[in-house]
Amino acid sequence: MSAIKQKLQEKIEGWRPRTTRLVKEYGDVKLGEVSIGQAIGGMRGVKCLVTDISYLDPFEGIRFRGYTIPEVLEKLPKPAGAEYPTVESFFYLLLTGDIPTEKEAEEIGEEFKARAKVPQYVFDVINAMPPEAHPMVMFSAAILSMEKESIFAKKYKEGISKMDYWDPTYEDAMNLLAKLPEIGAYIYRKKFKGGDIIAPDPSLDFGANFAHMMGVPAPYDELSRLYFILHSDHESGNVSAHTGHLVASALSDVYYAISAMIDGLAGPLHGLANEMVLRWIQGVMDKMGGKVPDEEEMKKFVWDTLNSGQVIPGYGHAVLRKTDPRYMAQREFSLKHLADDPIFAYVDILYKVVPDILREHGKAKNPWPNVDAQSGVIQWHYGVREYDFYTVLFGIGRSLGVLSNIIWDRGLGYPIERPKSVTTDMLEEVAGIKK
Ligand code: HAX
Repeated sequence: MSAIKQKLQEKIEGWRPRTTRLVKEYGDVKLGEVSIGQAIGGMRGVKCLVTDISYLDPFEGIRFRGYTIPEVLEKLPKPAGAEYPTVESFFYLLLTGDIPTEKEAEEIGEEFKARAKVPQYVFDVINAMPPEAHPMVMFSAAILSMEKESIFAKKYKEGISKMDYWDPTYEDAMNLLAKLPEIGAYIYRKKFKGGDIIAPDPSLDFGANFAHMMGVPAPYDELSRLYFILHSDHESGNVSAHTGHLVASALSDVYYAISAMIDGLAGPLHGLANEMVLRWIQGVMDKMGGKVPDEEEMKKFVWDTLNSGQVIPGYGHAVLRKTDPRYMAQREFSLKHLADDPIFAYVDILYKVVPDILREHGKAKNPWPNVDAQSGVIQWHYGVREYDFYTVLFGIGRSLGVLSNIIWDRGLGYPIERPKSVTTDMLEEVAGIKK
């Protein structure tokens, strides 16, 4: 057994008694109540999911395994001379809760390399898609096509003990993760670069190899590492994380779960928002003839969008009530690497004018920017201008968190998800509405 798997086994076995005790001895202790507003309103704020991989405080933002984004970026091992840590070391943290040594992070890198070869039929599936297919459709189908590789599905049919479910799930997760950068880059080069595919370079780390296969020079390798880390997880209630958890709770293997997760991420209110931000900014650029608007001009564009009944993409959040620290981390990157880019000037002006407008508009509970307000613009700067593709990047990152969660779900024996629904009649009765 590899050192990481050994460690994971110890951690899972050490953790299990805590979960078992909570269910057995404290299962009736109430976590809260559910209102009619919450039942109709997308279960906002209902505490009914458990994860130890990340926690989202509305005012502080995300912590991964207890560490804030600046702490993660500072503490994790980095490639020689690099600004941002490796994805490998970050995945080790998500899986185990521990900051890895350089050697431990390298072992994850070796595991990925040994599992990275993408079967030819995956490329055939992508090639068979109509050219207009959205990159997220290609990505989801490519992942699903590999389901036959699932070790969990095979072991389950053979009759594996529930206690051991996490083990083949770990194997599937590692096998899948190792292939995602090449699949993502393949989709990009196939769809947007005339099929001029760049072979992987196994000497590079996860993020740098992705940048290499995308055909984008440094510092895109730094950006890729940052991007995948920032987009990895945002506790369990968001659509992509929740979908992954829900599908896996039926003991569907990770190929089914991650393909479904990608489908949820593809919605414009979720991961597609980074594409929508760019579309919105491009629309303003066209109207301005490329000139950067001043604050007054920008305010008018924002109000026009709101008055036509649309949302301002990249702003607002279901849980956060302050500027997303993932936005701030990308803003810092931008200030360092692309402060003079006119498109960054757009983002900067939006940051100055949108929160006040959303407050005045009076609907959004959170007027501040989220992760998507900034991410597409950085991609644009480095020449990745096909914004249809941006959510695939998000999907590679999000897989790190969702797969860590699914491994732990299996380790702790979480059951199939099955909340209860009620009818509108029942709600009216509870509300005391006379008919
Ligand atoms: N612009 C205009 N109106 C907004 C708004 C925005 N950016 N954000 C919220 N509102 C509106 C909502 O549409 C809602 O209006 P109605 O009452 O008419 O339905 C009202 O304000 C209350 O919404 P809320 O409670 O503040 O927000 P929700 O939890 O319902 O939704 C969203 C959260 C992120 C979906 C929402 O803020 C939104 O649509 N933002 C724009 C799209 C976006 O940036 N999505 C990415 C979010 C981050 C993410 O998940 N990335 O993957």
